[in-house]
Amino acid sequence: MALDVPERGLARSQRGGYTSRMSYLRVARSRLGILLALALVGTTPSRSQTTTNGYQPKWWKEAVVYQVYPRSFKDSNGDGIGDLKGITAELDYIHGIGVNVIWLSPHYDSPNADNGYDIRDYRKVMTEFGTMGDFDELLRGVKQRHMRLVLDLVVNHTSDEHKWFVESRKSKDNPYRDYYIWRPSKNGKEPNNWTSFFSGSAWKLDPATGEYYLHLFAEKQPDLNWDNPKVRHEVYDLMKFWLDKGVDGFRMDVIPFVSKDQTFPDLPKGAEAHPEFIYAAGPHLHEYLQEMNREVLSKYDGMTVGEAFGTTLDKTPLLADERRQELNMIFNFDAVRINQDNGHYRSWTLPEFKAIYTRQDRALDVHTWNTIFLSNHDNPRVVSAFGDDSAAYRVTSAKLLATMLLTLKGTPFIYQGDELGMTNYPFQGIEDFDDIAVKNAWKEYVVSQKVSAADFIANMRKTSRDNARTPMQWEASPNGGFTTAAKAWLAVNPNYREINAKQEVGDPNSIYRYFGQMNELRRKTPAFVYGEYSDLDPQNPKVYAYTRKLGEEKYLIVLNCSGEAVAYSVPGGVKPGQWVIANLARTEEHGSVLNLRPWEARIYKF
Ligand code: ISL
Ligand code: CA
Repeated sequence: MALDVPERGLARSQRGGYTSRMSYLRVARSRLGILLALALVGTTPSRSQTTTNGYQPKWWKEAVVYQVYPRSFKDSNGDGIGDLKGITAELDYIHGIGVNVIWLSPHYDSPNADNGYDIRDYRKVMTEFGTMGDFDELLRGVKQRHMRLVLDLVVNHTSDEHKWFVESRKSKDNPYRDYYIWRPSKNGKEPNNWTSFFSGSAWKLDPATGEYYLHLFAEKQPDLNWDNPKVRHEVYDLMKFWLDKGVDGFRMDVIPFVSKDQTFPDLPKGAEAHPEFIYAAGPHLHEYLQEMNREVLSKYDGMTVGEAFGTTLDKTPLLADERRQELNMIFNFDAVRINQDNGHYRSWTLPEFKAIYTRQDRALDVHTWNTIFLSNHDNPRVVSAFGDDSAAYRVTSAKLLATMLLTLKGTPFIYQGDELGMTNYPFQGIEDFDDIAVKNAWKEYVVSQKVSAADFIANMRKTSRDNARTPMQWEASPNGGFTTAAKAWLAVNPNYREINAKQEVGDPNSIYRYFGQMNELRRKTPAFVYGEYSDLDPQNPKVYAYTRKLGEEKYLIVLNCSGEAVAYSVPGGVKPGQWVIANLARTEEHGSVLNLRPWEARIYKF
């Protein structure tokens, strides 16, 4: 039975936006709902909901999320590694972007084979990042600023140094053996042909017992066995541990992979290049997520976003349709990965890109909410990948991307540094990289298969995850003010003298300040959240023009996604007084033709 759980965060939701006005009503309604339901046990309660354009309003639909990658955010103690105190010290900076949720990449105890995505202890803060006291202080600072904090839940796998795995590998009859996935060899080889995302087989032979364990990522990231109910309840307990501290939800790492077909058939022919579609199609996924929702999520007013690598659009409602009580929303990879196939750069066109959002809009109805993101810690910098990071157009194109991110339909996610227009890093050789994905790929392609080192580096310069992981550029001082150490854990981009927070916070025309303006506009414009989306000119190779319409309010967003001037005809034209915002100085144009400058973005209101 789907009962409304009273909003725990009433005080919080009273603060902002148009949800607040309805909070009292909703709480009153949900309490009444419970009473009614109790009175009418056995009958189906009819839920009268106030909807906006058919959508049930939720705080997380109206939110804008900012992702912090703690290792690279700010170092407070001079060891070259970002930490929690560093984040707390810069909460005003984050608040100034106009976001209201922070997603923190893993901050848990970890040996860092994959920068914290390999967890050794889910209830302990990574030593390099600080203490639980530092975490509590960060959480307090976030709440004081009326923001919310969402954690990264990495529970498809743990570190091989987690105590469960240390036990599990000891013997076949160890009580923790069944916490992971162990199989004997098959015909003297691995149990099947599954591959790891970080090169090679997904199986590793463990000498202690002569069996293989499964690791879809690094060898040091053994996959948990979710078919063991004890494992699932361990996960639910650790989720409650953090939710009870007051965090506001989770981003769930590769969550569709948790259920495995335990017969482990080989990857079908043709599926080898993209095993994620097989890994994401395990038999008990939805059963487990519904159980997680029942046991944990339904008891809190948190938000959940699943990193749904390997989930096709048609399967999205299975994870995120609100009536199914699984997740609130997922990350769909179609847009962010339009420029690469399995780590290999590929070119793309604007009509292909726009078609993705139209497809998403058509595939998801009012019950399934979407996310909008074009970057994160696993992808290149947004301005380098989707804009133009040359001196001429970096600022303008980064602002155009901000305009787009904050007006497409779905909860937007901004990755740290993108609000400054930080760019990809000029990698020269393999020694410049830290990422295990790159190092393993180097061994596979350059060392074993003799692919040219120059070609390999050229490709990684465009696609590598390390592009996004270089430290935040705070000011023009050495190491961009990220650390006082002689060396940061990963080199700071040499362009920190021009591109840094200090300069941008003080410059009213900066990308940072534009994000602030756009977020303010979004906060007061329900049409950008719940309004209908319509692409006006899908085949236009340079211009992305779309409308967002809610009731009588209609907005036109016109984006010149090219380095050339374009004369664009608007059906019906624009009139004086309809201009709302632009990323370049306002031009007094009206009539049916807009003379768009390179990378110009404008919004009009009808
Ligand atoms: O970027 C990738 C490989 O280079 C993707 O395949 C990525 O690994 C995939 O999107 C899953 O990502 C998540 O889980 C990984 C972790 O390395 C990523 O940082 C995380 O976002 C394993 O936990
Ligand atoms: Ca530090």
